[in-house]
Amino acid sequence: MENGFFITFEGGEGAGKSTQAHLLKERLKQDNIDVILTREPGGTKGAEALRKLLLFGRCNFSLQAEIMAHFTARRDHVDQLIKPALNQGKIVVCDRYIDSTLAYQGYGLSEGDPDILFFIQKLSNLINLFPHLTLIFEAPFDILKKRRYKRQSQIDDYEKLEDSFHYRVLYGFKQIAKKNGKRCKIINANQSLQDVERDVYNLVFRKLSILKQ
Ligand code: T5A
Repeated sequence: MENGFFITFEGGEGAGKSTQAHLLKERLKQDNIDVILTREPGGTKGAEALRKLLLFGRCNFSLQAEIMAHFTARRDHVDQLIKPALNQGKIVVCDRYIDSTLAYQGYGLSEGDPDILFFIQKLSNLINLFPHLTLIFEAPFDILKKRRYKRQSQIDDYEKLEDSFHYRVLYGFKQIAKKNGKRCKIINANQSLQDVERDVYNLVFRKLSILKQ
């Protein structure tokens, strides 16, 4: 088993995950902790190429093909970056991971079809690397929408989907948090950047202290 510590950041678009993941990385570096920050889909050359296809390719994949493409990217990311870093004892902070596939493809696109949720669960079990801690960033739908509009980055194919899809994604994250209470902690993302940063650091610090005991 790896000696490192694996943290994932999850939630709807605009929740502030990327901002907070960077802040956490800087804070841990200041504490002289060996940390890497990565993201999904992406993190390796092949997975970043798949990211372009999945987010901007307008490929119109069948749903199961789309899910498998996310898992192809993930397998490469886990094998080539995440596991080696954990084996070296590092903390890995990952912006989105398996819960995003459950929320977006499972609850969002398939509208919670039990066969699709089971399919995603089976693929997750094949990857067989679950985070030690998952922070799920939550804020009201309208706040997230406003933040997305303010952002400068290119709008991807998922963001263009209708509001009802995004509602289902947020509902999906709530279900995931409920079913995985030990691993998943909710972060109230509807606060100032500084307050969210404090909550994130406190949760991570508490979990790391428990593991050290
Ligand atoms: N996807 C991904 C799937 O469908 N299946 C999968 O399996 C996986 C892994 C990824 C897309 O792919 C989908 C989900 C996504 O649609 P991405 O670019 O990585 O795309 O998308 P996001 O992670 O959603 O990135 P976003 O930039 O949209 O959201 P973040 O990271 O949550 O938000 P952030 O930090 O960029 O902040 C957004 C804006 O809000 C402001 C920031 O300054 C920024 O302008 N902000 C705040 N404003 C006020 N108060 C706060 N507390 C704030 N925090 C941030």
